[in-house]
Amino acid sequence: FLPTHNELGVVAVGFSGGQPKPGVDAAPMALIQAGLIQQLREDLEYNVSYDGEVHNFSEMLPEDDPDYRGMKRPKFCSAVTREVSEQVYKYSMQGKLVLTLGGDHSIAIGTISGSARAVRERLGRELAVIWVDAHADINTPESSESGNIHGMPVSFLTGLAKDEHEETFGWLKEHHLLSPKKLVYIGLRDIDKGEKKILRELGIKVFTMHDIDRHGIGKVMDMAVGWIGSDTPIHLSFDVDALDPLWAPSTGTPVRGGLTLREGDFICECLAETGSLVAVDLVEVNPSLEEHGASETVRTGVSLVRCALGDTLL
Ligand code: HAR
Ligand code: MN
Ligand code: MN
Ligand code: MN
Repeated sequence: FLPTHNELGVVAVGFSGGQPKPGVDAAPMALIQAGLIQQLREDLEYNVSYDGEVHNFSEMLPEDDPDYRGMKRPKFCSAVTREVSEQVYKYSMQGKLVLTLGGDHSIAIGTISGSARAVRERLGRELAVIWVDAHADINTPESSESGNIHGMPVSFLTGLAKDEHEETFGWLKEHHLLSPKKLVYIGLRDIDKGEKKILRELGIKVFTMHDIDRHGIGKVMDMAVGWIGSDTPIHLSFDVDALDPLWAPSTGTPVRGGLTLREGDFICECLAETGSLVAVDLVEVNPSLEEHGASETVRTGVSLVRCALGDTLL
């Protein structure tokens, strides 16, 4: 079921509407200007399909987008993620590995729903997701204290949260969804009370920073990949705030006590090694938050993507 060797589709999503801080929309351009796509073509020898545009979907901005079930900008987030879902689905159906550059983490509603659907239709398989993050992003609209949709994608993707209206995520159908048993978290250290309850009740596999300290990242990756099982297509959704702010300071919600750069790269390398990756997201790089840290954070993002796409495999 592997994506066609060295065929890569890139989706650049300059979207910041899932959270309040402007600037995360500029990340795809910053990553591309730092040479990411050129390096994927020249160093990693990918045949890259990329339309050359960073989409900000401003044409989809609704005239009126009031809070709904506590969610902020629900219609805009819903419309953008729906479009991202279609784009990822199309590349994935062509047998391409799909790289999405965010954008805040709400865009994963689009990327993962698109891959899950494609993997079902093309391969008759269920998608597995490795979610690398300081946060669980599994609040329901009702459990969220912030109303920011970037803290909710996993609840919509697992069907825990749903809505009947097309324009507020009602477009998500059964074929878009992810089984909670096929989800593994790595790097968590800032989990809301309501989220802890959800994680326990759904029996989701979680490797917190505590688990990484206890076992080391090598053993954690063995356990994570073991839980998913070989021969399962994997979508990696990497929130750069999983890394310690030492390595990725320029992000909207930095949390101390995170992964080192090598641990982050190692996670990506292990997943590249499985040969089962079908999609990779890199999200929450915000080049406007730290004057000096911005370029370091972009550099970290480039490194993570290179590792996930097989840079260090011999
Ligand atoms: N849990 C908090 C909320 O729901 C914080 C969300 C997280 N921020 C992110 N996503 N960067 O990983 O608002
Ligand atoms: Mn996140
Ligand atoms: Mn996060
Ligand atoms: Mn954030």
